[in-house]
Amino acid sequence: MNKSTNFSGLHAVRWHPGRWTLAALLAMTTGCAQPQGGGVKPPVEQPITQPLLPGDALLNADPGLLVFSGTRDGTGAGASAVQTVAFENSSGAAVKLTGLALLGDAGTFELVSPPPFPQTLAAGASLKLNVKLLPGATTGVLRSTLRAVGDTSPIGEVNLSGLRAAGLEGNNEPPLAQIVDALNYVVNVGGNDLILGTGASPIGDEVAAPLFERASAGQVTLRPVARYSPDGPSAYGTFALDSNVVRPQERGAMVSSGQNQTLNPPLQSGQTTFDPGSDPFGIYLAPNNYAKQATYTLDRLNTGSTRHAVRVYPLKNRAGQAVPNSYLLAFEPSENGDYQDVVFVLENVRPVAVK
Ligand SMILES: [Ca+2]
Ligand SMILES: [Ca+2]
Repeated sequence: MNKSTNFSGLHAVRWHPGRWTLAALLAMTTGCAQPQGGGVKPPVEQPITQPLLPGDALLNADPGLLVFSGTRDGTGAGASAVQTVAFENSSGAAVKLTGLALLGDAGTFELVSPPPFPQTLAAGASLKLNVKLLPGATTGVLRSTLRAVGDTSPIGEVNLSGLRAAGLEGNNEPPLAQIVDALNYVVNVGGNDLILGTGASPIGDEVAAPLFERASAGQVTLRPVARYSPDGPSAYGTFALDSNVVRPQERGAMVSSGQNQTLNPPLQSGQTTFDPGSDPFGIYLAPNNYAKQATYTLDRLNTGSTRHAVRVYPLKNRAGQAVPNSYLLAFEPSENGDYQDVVFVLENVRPVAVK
């Protein structure tokens, strides 16, 4: 018996402060279709679209966004990882929690082993909740909000974003455009289809960025944010050009088994932040199971079938504002032109022209 409780059926419930009985609230927390006893049925209307007003938030969600990925059937490497959010009581006083509600796309997310309600959260205390993306027929980017409910009104929420692929590998993989959307960025990657083409000209918001330099003294961040490619070891790093000799330095390696069709692939070694020094540097992906040569941000170093093997895009947040000195790096080490075999975010840098 699966101990988790599916709250997704609550997507079409609008919150009306004062019109809900405790029985109705408890029904929300236990997944019952209708409240028992008093005969009060929750009003079923349009999905909630208004966010919780910041002034009404008694619980602070950390992180403020959970990102999931999985496949339609949700098995093997297509299973969603369980993510955890902490609702911290930052109000300075004890807070009563009567339940939780999942808003937005129906049948998309599920709470794993939710706690009992009602309960009281002391000032400064945190309640940890585990969430996962469910399998389902609908593919693409799916969104929801997990809302914590107090005595009479919502008191905290966290945004959920999920990318559900048709299946594993090949044409089942999600397009780069969906990957960017699920990660909560707004970037024109040059098309919404899986195949973007391997031409050398920039597409969409792409910029020429064969090399980078630190934008400010100190650490830069390089983290893989997506991997949709065959399984196996996958190392990456920075390189410098020393009189045209390539000097690579490994910065990390992704987990080598079962994490090859996912957003935010976990690392098995390395660090996501480092100080590259003041000299220009590029990013490379080491040879792997599906590309026998390394793949570089500098086209002329690429010896595989795709010469322009990395597309670089300045990052914009969901409000469409530029994220300063932050770039998305989309790698095509092989030949099909989907540019999501590995995707990185690189922060605290600016592009450098090659002499
Ligand atoms: Ca590819
Ligand atoms: Ca791919």
